[in-house]
Amino acid sequence: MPEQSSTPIRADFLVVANRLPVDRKTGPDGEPVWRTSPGGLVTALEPVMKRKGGAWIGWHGAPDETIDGFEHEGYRIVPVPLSTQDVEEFYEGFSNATLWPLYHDVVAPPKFHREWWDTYRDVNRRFAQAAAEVAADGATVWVQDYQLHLVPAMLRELRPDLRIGFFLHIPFPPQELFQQLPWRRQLIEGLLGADLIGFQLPGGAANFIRLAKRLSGVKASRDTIIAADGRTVLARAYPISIDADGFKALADDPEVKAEAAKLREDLGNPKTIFLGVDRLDYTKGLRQRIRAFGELFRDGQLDPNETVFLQVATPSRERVEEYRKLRDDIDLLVGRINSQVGEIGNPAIVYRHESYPRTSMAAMYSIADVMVVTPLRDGMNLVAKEYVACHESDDAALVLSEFAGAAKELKQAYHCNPHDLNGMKETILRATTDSRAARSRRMRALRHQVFAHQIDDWANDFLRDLGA
Ligand code: ADQ
Repeated sequence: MPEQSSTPIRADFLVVANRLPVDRKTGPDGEPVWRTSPGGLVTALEPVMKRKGGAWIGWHGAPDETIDGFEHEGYRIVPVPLSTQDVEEFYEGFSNATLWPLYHDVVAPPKFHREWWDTYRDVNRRFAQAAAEVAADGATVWVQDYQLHLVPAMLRELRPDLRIGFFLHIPFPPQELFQQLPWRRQLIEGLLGADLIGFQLPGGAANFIRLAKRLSGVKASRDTIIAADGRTVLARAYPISIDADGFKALADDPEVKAEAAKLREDLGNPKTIFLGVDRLDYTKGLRQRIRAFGELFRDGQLDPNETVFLQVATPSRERVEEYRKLRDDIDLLVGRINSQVGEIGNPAIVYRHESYPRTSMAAMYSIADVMVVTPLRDGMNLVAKEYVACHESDDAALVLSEFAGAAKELKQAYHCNPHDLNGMKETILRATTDSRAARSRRMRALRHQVFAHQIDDWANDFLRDLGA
């Protein structure tokens, strides 16, 4: 059982995120145990947490349940309870059916509901209050992502002594789109409560500064904003990355290599394996990608006897309508293509709608000859970087949408526009048939980039600028 504590805890470093970095599992004795959730953010921040006596504030994932705080791996876990209505209106509603589509180029129409906004504000206030109670004098607080836009200003009001940082993991839209939001000024002012606001790309920071000037009337010069209360607020880009060394070590592990060999065999030892890996999300360009492969197979430009397209998709946000529709569309599309090309027991597209452990992900990356990442819009896209870190051979290629944040760093990928089906098909073919020398040159450059900027550089750069 987690170690409970009744004495108030005061932490010098806090992370505030929608979800806690732990998942509840059942231990061997049938009792619940908390395990660290896999993911780059946790990997990057755990050392800082331990060093500084940190606390992580977030939801534990079960609605209508209140849990006491506990120690985990040398830092404090502070659960914030959410009711079923909070989950529907704050999380599924305002976060994932209003802000998510609005911030991703409205590729699905955002929904604006006043009740969702009210709940979003209430839940943000509860997160801010939880942080205010736990933070030591002058502590550093790092707020994560679009679910908690209002926390910086709410927290500053409660605790003006804190250093407050905010990082947005998704794109920050241009004003033509952002202006649609009925609560646009409140969101901007929520963020202006921070000392440092981080974005994936300089374009996001520039969009934010332009909107802050327009909606809040603040003055700004380059990346420095003077808030209404005279404080200086910095808005800068910190492109997120992965634990590339950790991924490479996984891919080199003999058990992972054995899993990779078995997977290749299960796929029928094809000459070429194409791979897609995504959360099942309409921003990831899955419909377009699968359609492109369908045409390439049907038109004989790819031979299903020697080629497999393996697509895995993690189930995601399944109670939100757009996601349910997407799931049905993809099932239908894959079924239709496989009924027309390939053979019984030897499908052209192998599609799995499930989540895999990191070891299996590393095995998949290591056998894929061409990785295909085609989001319509993406803040960064870690999958592209994970592939580069795990794939050992230079005789490989990454096809990458120019609308992924990662395209700015991974310049040597084969870039494509996922809205242009013919263009995407040509790029996929080119990535497959280019000379070995050309592909190797690109892979080496990509590897250099991914290993030179890892997740702890991202966290350290941000925390240095925050003055932590
Ligand atoms: P996501 O939209 O979730 O992240 P991405 O950056 O690609 O997108 O991260 C997905 C993660 O899920 C990867 O680590 C990947 O390994 C994992 N994953 C995907 N499919 C999986 C499967 N079937 N089984 C197991 N794991 C799977 C948001 C933003 C991104 C930004 C990140 C980090 O939308 O743009 O890069 O945050 O800031």
